[in-house]
Amino acid sequence: MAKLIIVSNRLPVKLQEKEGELIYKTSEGGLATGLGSIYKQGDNLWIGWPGMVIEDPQKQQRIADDIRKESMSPVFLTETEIKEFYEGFSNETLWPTFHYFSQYAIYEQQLWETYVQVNQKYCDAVVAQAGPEDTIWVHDYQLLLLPSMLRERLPNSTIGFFQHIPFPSYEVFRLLPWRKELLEGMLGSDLVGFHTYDDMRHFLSSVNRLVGYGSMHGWINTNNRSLLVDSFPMGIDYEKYSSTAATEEVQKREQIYRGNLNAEKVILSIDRLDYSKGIAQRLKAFELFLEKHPEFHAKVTLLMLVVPSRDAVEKYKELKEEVDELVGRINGKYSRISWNPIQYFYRSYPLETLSAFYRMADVALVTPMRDGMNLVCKEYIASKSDQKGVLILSEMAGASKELSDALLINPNDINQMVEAIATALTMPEEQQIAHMRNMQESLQRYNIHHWVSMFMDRLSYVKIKQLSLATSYLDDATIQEMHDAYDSASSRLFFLEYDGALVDYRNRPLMARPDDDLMDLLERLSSDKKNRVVVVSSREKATMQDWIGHLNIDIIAEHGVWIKQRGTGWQTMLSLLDDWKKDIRMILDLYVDRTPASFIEEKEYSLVWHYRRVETGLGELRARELVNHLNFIASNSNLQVLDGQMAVEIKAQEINKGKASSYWLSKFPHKFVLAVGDDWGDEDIFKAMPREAYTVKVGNSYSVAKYHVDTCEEARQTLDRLVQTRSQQQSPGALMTG
Ligand code: GDG
Repeated sequence: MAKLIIVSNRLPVKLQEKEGELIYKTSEGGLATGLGSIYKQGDNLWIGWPGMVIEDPQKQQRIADDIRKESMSPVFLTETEIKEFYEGFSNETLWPTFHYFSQYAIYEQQLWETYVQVNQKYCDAVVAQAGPEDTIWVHDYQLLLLPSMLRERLPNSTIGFFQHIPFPSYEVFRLLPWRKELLEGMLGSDLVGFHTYDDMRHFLSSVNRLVGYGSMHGWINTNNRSLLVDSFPMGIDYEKYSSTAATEEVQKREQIYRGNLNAEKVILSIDRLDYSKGIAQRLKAFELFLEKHPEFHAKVTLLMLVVPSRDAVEKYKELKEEVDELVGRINGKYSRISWNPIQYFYRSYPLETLSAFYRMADVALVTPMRDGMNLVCKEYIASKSDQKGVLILSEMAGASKELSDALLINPNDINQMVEAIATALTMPEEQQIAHMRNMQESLQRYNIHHWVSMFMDRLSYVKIKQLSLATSYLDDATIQEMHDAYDSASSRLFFLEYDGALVDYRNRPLMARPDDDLMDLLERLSSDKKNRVVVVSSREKATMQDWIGHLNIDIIAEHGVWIKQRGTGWQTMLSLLDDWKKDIRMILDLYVDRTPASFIEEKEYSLVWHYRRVETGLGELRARELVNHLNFIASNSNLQVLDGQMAVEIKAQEINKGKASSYWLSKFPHKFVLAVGDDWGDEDIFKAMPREAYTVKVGNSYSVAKYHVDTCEEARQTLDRLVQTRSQQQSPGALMTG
């Protein structure tokens, strides 16, 4: 049975060794709880690093066996890999860049190489466990290359990727020397998810500018696949936080801490030690608050928890020193025997203690400089059983997009932060409750389980959509069937796109001149009297004339504005499309007959029925009638109805390759039709084709074409096979001439 494989840098378990004994502690992170409900089901599996360097193969095996029972499988990393892949490239190159601290980013080739190699290691670990039907969900910035590595090894698998940290704007992302490789790595996914719409839009813009793929409604078409990019704001396990906060144990702890703190009001701050969290800026704002608001002295305490993190990285060591110094300075300046303005703890606590802190806090001060989402602020809200308390939240956190009832601040604006603290401490209770209630309702609904199911549903939707839009490969049997249809047809029409279908794209457009093989192929195709060959192009007519104008073929140039029928000169399609005028004019004449003082104006490419001189009321009535009448007719043609100022105008819609192709279909008999194209513009050609036509796309992204081939060479071979006799076809060597 198909299973789900979750892959993240760390497993949801913390491995420790005490006196030779291995101890496994479950991790309490948001992701572990959120995915806990699914990764333990059936054969599902979580693959990642267990959090300790283990070199002894026997010990590694023991660990693998132990955690297998808990649906986990380990990837073991060496000391060097931890240093270069995790601390180095992930946390000293990607983390600062993605959080807009590119001045802290280091660019070292050796770190990049280890990053590639470790992603490969994760890939091997997944491939060893994955079956072709499995779904793989990759998490976060340490594994950006993994989706493509997996795609290469398991081409048909379902791969989702979620990034927990921000995706920066193109201007920042482009600074990375390996920017293109990183994007290409992510593009191996079927679904790429971010917390916010802004992250998603930044990603799409980087993909467009750096890899050259555009997007439509979040869909990206690469050369041979389509994938979706979407936003999924992550929630918390609301039930867990609200019920823990309501337990007796937590309430007891709250009372004890409150008594010990001896403060009227408590402001809470909890983060991992990280410069992106704005801890130093927050301390400076609190210092200024104390200076500007002496009335709060001895009344307010800032309870600041900093959880040790990445302490082997230099920037984090420096930050630790800065925070220690600031706390010392502020406490030194304002402390009294009975009051310390800041209670600072550099350690982590069990959930019950954390919950008691959340309950106790009158204000939560969550002011990151940048944060993908930020779960602390959501946990604070969920823990507020009595709905009293105020959240001050940085607008640079993803969570601010959902929590508009918080006091939103810009963390660079120290005065705004000071004022927000004062406002929060004096906010009337009813107002606190009203805001808290709104935020609780929203977080209850958009919880972590909702997030998981949204992502998984969307991933299944992508797969279904890919299948429904997928074209079948043009295999031998179909070519044979096509050949039979070709042989028995008395008249045949070919629509062949020049660039991308007959000739490969070149860096410089004018280098894509037709080669001798192509000339020969076109000549052979068009020499059969039953065939009419139309070469379609967006190129200028002069170029097409120069290259293939002398052949006995038809040409559509400049997207269909210009056409050339064999043996004649160039004509603009616009005038040819005027045949509609005769019929429409008859209808307009009828309305003139029925509406005194109305008249018809004929323009070069349109007809107008004017009613400005008609009796007021009657003109409007007739105009409604006429618009409906014309719209009915126009729905099956290339006409467009414009309901104007005292006039109704009908004109030929803009020209495109599809409309130009329709002209041939309407004018020339065709018992056999073949259209070959390659890009979005050619979809118009495919759409214009009759149902029984053979439509072939070069490349395998979504298309309304029925079939696809992978290269221009294959497209040419297919055409070549059609013009060969049956005996020539059977000899494989007779395929391409030359
Ligand atoms: C990344 C993104 C995004 C903290 N101290 C203790 C403790 N914690 C728990 C909190 C919370 C988690 O750690 C921190 O989550 P955040 O979301 O605030 O921040 P990051 O660690 O940077 O997470 C972030 C997140 O991924 C999810 O996508 O929101 O933007 O940077 O759950 O409660 N837990 C315990 N003791 C502590 O002392 N038990």
